[in-house]
Amino acid sequence: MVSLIPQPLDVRHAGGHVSLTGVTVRAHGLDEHAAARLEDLVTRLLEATLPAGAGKPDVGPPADLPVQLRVDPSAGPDGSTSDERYSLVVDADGATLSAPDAAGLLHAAQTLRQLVEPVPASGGGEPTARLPFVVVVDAPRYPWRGLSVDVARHFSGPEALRAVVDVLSAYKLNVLHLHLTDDQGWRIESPSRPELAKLSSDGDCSGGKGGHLSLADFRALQDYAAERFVRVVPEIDVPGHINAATHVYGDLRPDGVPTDAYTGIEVGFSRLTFDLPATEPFLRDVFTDLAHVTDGEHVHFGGDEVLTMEPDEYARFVELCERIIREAGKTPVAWQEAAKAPLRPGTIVQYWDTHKADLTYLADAARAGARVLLSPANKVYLDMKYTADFPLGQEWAGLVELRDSYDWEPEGVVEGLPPSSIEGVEGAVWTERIVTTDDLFTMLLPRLSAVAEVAWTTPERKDWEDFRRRVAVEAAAWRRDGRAFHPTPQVDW
Ligand code: TNX
Repeated sequence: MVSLIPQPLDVRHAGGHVSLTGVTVRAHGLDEHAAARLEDLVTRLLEATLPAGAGKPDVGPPADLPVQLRVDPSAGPDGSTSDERYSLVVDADGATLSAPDAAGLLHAAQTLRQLVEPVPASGGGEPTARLPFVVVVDAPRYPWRGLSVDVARHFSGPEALRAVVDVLSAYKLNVLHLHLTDDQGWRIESPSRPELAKLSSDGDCSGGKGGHLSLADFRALQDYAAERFVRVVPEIDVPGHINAATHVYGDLRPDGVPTDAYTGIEVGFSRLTFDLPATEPFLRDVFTDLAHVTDGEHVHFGGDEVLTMEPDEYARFVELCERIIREAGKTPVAWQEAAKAPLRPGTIVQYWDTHKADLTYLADAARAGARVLLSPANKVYLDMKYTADFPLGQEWAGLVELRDSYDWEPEGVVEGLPPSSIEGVEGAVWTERIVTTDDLFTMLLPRLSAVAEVAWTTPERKDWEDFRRRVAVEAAAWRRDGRAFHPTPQVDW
C-alpha cells in the first residue's frame, strides 16, 4: 500500500513493481544550471531512501533506475492552473516526472521518494528497494502552504533553519515565514540601523546567548530555500512587540529613555508612538532594508497584540507600514488585527486568534479585497502542548494533538469568509518555551505533516485513519535523518 503525505489528488496503481539499487536522474527542458542543481538534489533525496549497500551489486550490471524530469506545460490534473502541479509515472522502464515548472518537478520527486519501499535482504543477498507501478496526477489546493518560525524568543540559526526548510519541502510546503523581531530580540541585520542587532540580539527567554542572522546568512538561507521552492517571508513585528527596538532607541519613546532589555514572556506591553519624529524614519529604514534583501514578494509587518493603543493610532500605523512596504515593491502581510483598519486590496491578513468570537471585520476586509491566510491557533499553533503534561510549549489556545492539526476545514474557521479569499494555510511555532532544535522538531513533527495535508489535499481525499497509518510509515525518514519527533499515542508507530 503506498503511503504519501500530503495525499495527492489522484493515484492509480498499475500492479507490479520495479526494483532499484540506484538512480540516474536526468532533467530536460530547464537551463543547464537549474537542471544540474535539480538532478543533484533529486539524486540525493532518492539515494537517501535506498538501503545501505544498495547500488553496488557484486555481480552483473548496476541496476540504476532511470528517473526523467521533464518540463511539460500539459502535466498535472486537467484544468489545474497551479504552477506547482505535476504528474508522475512509474513503470518497468523507470520513473517519469513531469511538470510545467521546476517546483512541480521537485514535488513529484518528493512523491517518488515516499514511494520507495525497502525490500529486506533474502538468501544472503543485499537489501534492495522497489517502486510500485503508479500514475500520480497532483496539484495543491492552496498556493500558500507555510510555517512561521519565531526566532526572536529563542534564536534558531542557519543550520536549524535549513533543516526546517528540508522538512517543509518534504511535505510540499512552500513558505518559511520568519518572525525576526519581538520584545526579546532583533534577529536580523538592518544595515541602516546596525545598532538593533548589535544591542538587541544577544539574549533570549532562557538566559541563552541569542544571536541574529547577518544579511549574508539571510541571503544564503533564501538561496537554500529557493532551491527547494520554498519562499522566505520575513516579519518585523510593529507597532507592538517592539521592546528590542525601544531598548536601542530612546527617541522611539515619549520619555526619550531607552527601555530595559526583556527576557520574559509577557505580550502586549511594548509599543511605538505614531506622532514621535523618530517613528516614521525608523519604520522606513527597517522595512526598506528588509524589502531590499528579500527575494520573495511578501514582507510581514506584524500588527498583533498591541494592547495599549487606541484604534485611530493603530490604523495610522497599518496605513504607513502598508505604504512603506508597497513603495519598496513588496506585498504587505499582517496578523489579523490589521484588518480592523482599512487595508489596501491585495494585502494579506493572517488569522490566528481562535478566542475572538466576532470576526466580522475579517470577513468584511476579505470582501473588500484582502487575502486571508489561515493559522487558527487551536489547530496549527505548533507551540501548543500535545497533552496537558507535555513538557514543552504553552496551552493558551488549548491542547493541540495530531488529530486536531489534521481534522479541520479551512473554509469553516472564519464565519462569513468568502472561500475565494483564502490564500492558504500556515502553521506557527512560537518559541517562548522551545529552546533547542530537538525541542523545535518535537513540536513540528508529526503535526506539520498534518498541516501540509490540510493545505495541499482536497477535503474529499483526506482520511484520518489512513493519515495515521501514513504518518507511521513516514517516521522512518525522520529516524533516518535524526529528526526529533513526538511519538503521539494517536499513531501506531
Ligand atoms: C500570540 S500569535 C502571539 C505571540 C506569542 C504566541 C504564543 C500572535 C500573532 N502573537 O506573540 O508568541 O501567542 O503562543
